[in-house]
Amino acid sequence: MRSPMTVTGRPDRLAAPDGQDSPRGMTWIPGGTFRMGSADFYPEERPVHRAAVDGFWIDTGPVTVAEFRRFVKQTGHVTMAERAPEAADYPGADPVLLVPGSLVFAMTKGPVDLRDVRNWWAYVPGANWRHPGGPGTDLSRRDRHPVTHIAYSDAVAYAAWAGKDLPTEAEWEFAARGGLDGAIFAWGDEYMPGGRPRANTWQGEFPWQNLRLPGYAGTSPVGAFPPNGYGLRDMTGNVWEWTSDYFRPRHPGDADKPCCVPRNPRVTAAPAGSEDIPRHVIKGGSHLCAPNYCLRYRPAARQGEAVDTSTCHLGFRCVLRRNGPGAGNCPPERLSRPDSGMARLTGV
Ligand SMILES: [Ca+2]
Repeated sequence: MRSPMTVTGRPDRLAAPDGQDSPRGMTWIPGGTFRMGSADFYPEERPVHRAAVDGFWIDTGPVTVAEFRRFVKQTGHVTMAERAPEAADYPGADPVLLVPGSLVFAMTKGPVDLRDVRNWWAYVPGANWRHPGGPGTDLSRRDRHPVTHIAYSDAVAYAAWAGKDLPTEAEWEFAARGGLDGAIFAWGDEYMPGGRPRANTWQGEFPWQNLRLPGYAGTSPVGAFPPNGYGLRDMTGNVWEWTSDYFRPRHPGDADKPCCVPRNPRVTAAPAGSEDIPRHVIKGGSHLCAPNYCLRYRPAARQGEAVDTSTCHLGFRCVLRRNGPGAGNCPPERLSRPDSGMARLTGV
């Protein structure tokens, strides 16, 4: 078993508690207090506020295709993208779309209206984790890539099988920062130090010009880019990652809780009056995030993703807390509800 100390050579910070070995493929994150959020980019990241997390283990990289395949073989799990949407859950939906499928990105021939995601997203029948680009695509040479087309309930099912949990947003963001409190990126404040990409993001004008500076279009093998200060791989870029927190359109401010810094904060219920399909926070951006669109390959960046939605740029990683799995984990949601926004079929 590889000790996390070998990852960065900083044993004082990365040693697990009580001399315990880290579980295979996981890295110990020492607890701490940090500034969560950002005031400099998108409204949902505001306000910057203080939060504290206890130490925990986190998967060193996102869950890979090979790891997910092992889970499916042992459990027979069928992902949401492999099941047909129930017509009753999607009133008014085009029946043509009520077939198993998932959202797949397609590069456009030229510049398009960036306000309409339908210009580059399509619900593709037959797209799922085994066929990430739709029928006719497969997983050849992708074993070490992050698994994709994962809905929230799929991530929760995997975590339960692995004896782990999904991270809270605070845990995820604290880990992504790698000890650099308040930095813009997981590696510092400069986008491409030395002119070299530090994460699998989109270089060029989204969504029509992919310069492929890092050599990848789409996902990349986990670990193809340098680790952050905690030795973690692909926290930002490559694939978005689910967290257990429900999405709120902004953070609570420090003034909301003058008594103390919240410890292990988590949002365990959807905000009142929010849309019918619950949304959870996804973090880290993806290979589709570009400077001209969705500048979200940053620890503070966040989006709300409907629990029934899966895409070619959305995966997950797990955590393990000292008090074991299940502590405060949000259970899987009902898949959808009547009068839903049909998020699964219509995109973000
Ligand atoms: Ca990521």
